[in-house]
Formats: sequence, structure tokens, C-alpha cells
Amino acid sequence: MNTIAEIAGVIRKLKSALIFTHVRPDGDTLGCGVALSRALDLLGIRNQLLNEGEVPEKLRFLEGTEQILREPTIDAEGYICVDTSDETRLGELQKTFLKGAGKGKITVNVDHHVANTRYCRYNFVRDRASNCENVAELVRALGVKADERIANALLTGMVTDSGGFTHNDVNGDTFREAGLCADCGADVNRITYETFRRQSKARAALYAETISSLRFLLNDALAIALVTQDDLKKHGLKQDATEGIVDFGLTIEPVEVSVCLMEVREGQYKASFRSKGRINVNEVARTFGGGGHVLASGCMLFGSAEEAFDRISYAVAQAGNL
Ligand SMILES: [Mn+2]
Repeated sequence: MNTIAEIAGVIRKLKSALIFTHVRPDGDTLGCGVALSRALDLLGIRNQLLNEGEVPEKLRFLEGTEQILREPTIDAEGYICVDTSDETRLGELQKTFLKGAGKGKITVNVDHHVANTRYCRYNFVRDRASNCENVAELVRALGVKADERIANALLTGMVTDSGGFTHNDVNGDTFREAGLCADCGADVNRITYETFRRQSKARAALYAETISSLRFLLNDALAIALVTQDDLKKHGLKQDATEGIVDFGLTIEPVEVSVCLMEVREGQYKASFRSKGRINVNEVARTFGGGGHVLASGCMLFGSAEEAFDRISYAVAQAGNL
């Protein structure tokens, strides 16, 4: 593995670069990409920022994301991947990357995933709450003073990947780097509003209705929210409007497991599980052919909503010895 100074040395010598971000882009990979692209602009290194897909609606506020291309239009000397643990995470752009690597392009990998496969010629992988913390250090090592665009981009990654500074891997470094972003003019209020709070009136109405009919089971250890296709139709919303509903149940004190059941079509429900930690919801989801993590998982259920309530309740009771 290389040091951040070595990575900076390699990048500074480039005349041109492509910056690769991962599939289904999140605030971290786009924050890293926008910040690094701007830093290279300031150094006079010609560069293009790439992603195989669309920028999610809620990240379009971030200045710099409008420059993202699906395919490069220049033949660059260096290929830099950010927040990407292996080449397959580049999606369609994997082909472009591998072709370049095969032709001897200078490949660089800056990531925070412990499972990173070190697939580039130069690799910097360090476990951090967000990869934007690593890129913040890289920007400094490049000798670039962060402007507002860089500060906003980096803070967006830090805020989103750390769940608003709530995840277990948040440490002093996360706050120190976030503090430097604030010093450089990052708009903390705007970023937290755009990424965590902003919603449409229709989504707020769906949320209120869903929460008011939350079902409590197992002596309030289990809370289940139900969203039907009729609910979505009534408010003119798509399935992605249910994102985040499952988190509400867990804020209620005696609730150990929160579930959001979303009707995909008649007789089919997508279940999302969240746990406070006492009950392993990966185990619960696996009994239905799904899976995930101890604290967050998901699966598909077939049958009526009432049957789904019963089966989930039984599985959670089994997993938690309730
Ligand atoms: Mn990340």
C-alpha cells in the first residue's frame, strides 16, 4: 500500500485524469469525486468525473455533480477510483477502466472499505467513517487550499456516510475533518437539509399516515409500518418514497425491531428490518430467504399483509427469545 504523500506525488505528475465513482452513487463517492476533480482543476490537471448512472435527485444540489459524464471524452493519463472497493463496483465503467489499465494507464485507488482488493497500481486504503476524510487529506497533500466547492463536497460525504455522525465508526478524525470543511466555507445547514430532511408535501403526508397506523406487537418490542400500492397511488408517489420510514419505529423506546412492509404488487411485500442490537435481524430476514446485517436487513414476503404480520412476529419472537 502507498502513503497519501506518495499518492499525491503520483497525481501531481499527471497531465490528465479520469475520476471514477461507484454504481448507485451516494454522497460519499460523489463528494470524493467532485472534490478531487476541483482540486485537479486548481492544479491545472485536465480531468473528467465519471459515473455510469444518474446522480440521485437528492444529491443534485451539490455543485459539480452536473459535470459528471457517463463515458469519458478524453484520453487521460491517469485513472483514479474513489470509494470503490473493487472494479466491479464501477458498473458499466468497469470496461473503460480495465481497458485503460490493460494499456498501462496510471491507476490510483483511494478508498475506506476494509475489503478493498487493491486493484490499482497505487492504492491508499484506510478505514474511516467516510472516504471523504481520506480525500480531504489527499487534497491537502496535493497542496490545494479547499474552496467552498471542495468543502461542500467533502462535508456531504462525511455527513451521509456517517449517518449524520451517528455510526459506530465515527471518531475524532471525522469531526476534525468536518470542522476543517466548515472553516473552508461548507454550508452545514444546507447539506444536512438536502441530504436528510428535505421531502415533498406528498411524501410528508404518506409518512404521517403510515406512522399513525403503526402496528405494535410482542409487547411493543416490534413495530411494523405498512405501505400499500393504494397509499402510494393516492399520494402520487413511487416506492422510493418509503425510504426512511423504517427508521421511525426504532426511535420508540421499547421497540427492539422496526419493520416497514411495502406492497410491491398484490400478494407480495418487501420487508425492511432495523434492530437496536439485541435481536439479529439478519437472522430474521434469512428465515424468509433475505439477509443483510445484524442491525439492518431485508427480504420479500408472499401472501396477504395479515400473514406477513404473523410470520414476521413469529420470526422476531424466535430470534429474540421473546
Ligand atoms: Mn463510502
